[in-house]
Amino acid sequence: MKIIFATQNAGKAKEVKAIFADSSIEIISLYDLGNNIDIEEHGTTFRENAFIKARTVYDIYKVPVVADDSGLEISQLDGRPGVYSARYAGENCTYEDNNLRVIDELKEFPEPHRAKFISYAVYYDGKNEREAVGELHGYIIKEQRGTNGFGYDPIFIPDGYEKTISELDFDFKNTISHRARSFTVLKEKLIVLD
Ligand code: ITT
Repeated sequence: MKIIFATQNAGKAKEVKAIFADSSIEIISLYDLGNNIDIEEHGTTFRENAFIKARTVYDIYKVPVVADDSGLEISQLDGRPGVYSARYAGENCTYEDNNLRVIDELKEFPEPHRAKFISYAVYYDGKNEREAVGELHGYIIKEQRGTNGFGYDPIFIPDGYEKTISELDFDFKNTISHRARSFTVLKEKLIVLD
């Protein structure tokens, strides 16, 4: 089965392709299709936004679609940036801008800065819907370390480790991450449909 992954995020596409590499399912990203559609994520939850992405792309191609809405929730910031993770520092901001905003906002709080990543992964084929959620718990540090990964990876240390995700290997992130957890479960649900 061929499935389109409704994402413009190259980091996510690379991770999810690797997760499905051992299955009969071929993941094709919007980038592979040359489509740079900007989907308005007007939902208030990760789940809502994930289905908005999946349904929007399904309506264009009429083939099965998976989508991921994900983000970082920081306890001392009352769960922010949450669903606003991608553009936390404003329209057209960089990952670094977002990291610096988080570091700045956490200045007034004592350590540890507990946080978790959430990935809400969904599937839609015009008829069937499937979903799975994954979390990765850890804490935020006040400097950016490492070059792997994307987004908030340089400032996030998973529980049980001493390195940020950006200092860990790609393959390793892809076994412990929120997205690895959500898409591994989703994959099992889709193999049944295949
Ligand atoms: P698509 O909507 O096109 O999939 P996006 O980057 O806009 O790409 P989201 O709306 O789901 O995706 O926003 C997720 C943001 O949360 C992302 O841009 C990162 O800033 C952050 N994020 C999500 N997963 C992450 C991860 O594995 N590592 C670091 N940051 C992550």
